Amino acid sequence: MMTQGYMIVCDGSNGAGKTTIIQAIKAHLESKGREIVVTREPGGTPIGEKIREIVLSSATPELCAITELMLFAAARAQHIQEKILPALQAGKIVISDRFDAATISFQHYARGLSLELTLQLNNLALDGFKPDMNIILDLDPLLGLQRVQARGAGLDRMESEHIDFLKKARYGYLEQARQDPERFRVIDASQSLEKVILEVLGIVDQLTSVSRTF
Ligand code: Z5A
Repeated sequence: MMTQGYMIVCDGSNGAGKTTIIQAIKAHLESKGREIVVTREPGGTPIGEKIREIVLSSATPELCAITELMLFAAARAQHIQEKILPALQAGKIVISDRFDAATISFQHYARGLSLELTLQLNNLALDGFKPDMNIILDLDPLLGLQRVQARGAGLDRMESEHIDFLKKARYGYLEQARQDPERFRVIDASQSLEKVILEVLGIVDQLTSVSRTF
């Protein structure tokens, strides 16, 4: 009998601390002897990373909304087939910086594409797959932008959108969490980093204490 892995998604507002928190989750689970694969969207595979360059480049603001949606979906399809499913089948825990909920938040709630179309593209990429847990780090996007700028990084094409766009995306995450409380957990990311990490590790421990086999 083989142990089945888990997939945890860390997602939420821009600059809310996903990258930092994912490293804390990784260290915590590795200390318990689990094998961890950290990945991200868009990206995660060589093809996905090329798509990331296109969708996040501030040099190409002309990217159409529908092209943007299809590129995120294309990167995700490759990500699942090439990286996520093989890792889960090998019993590993996959932690992804953003995943399908980001498409609903950014392309539907913020960009304004229809929910039906957004779900269609998501479903095409997911092909029946669903992550086990979505941890949403919730933060006022203005604060998030300040954090990103304080880190010394420039803003990418999405972060350079009007603040209303980022606020709508934030609302999109909260709505998805409200509609699917089983799979989503919302964490107040304006708290101290120590508090955020403590809360997130509590959720992760609950999830990974359930042993699963296939
Ligand atoms: N996107 C989309 O539209 N559709 C999709 O389907 C997908 C994505 C998958 C990807 O950007 C963009 O693509 C994203 C959505 C869109 N656009 N936006 N906005 P990303 O995920 O690569 O970039 P990001 O969202 O802007 O995140 P980031 O810059 O990587 O930030 P982060 O990972 O959330 O935060 P961090 O780097 O861990 O922390 C930022 C700084 O804050 C850092 O200096 C930390 O030390 C500090 N920090 C972290 N936590 C705290 C606390 N609690 N207190 C104080 N300071 C803190």
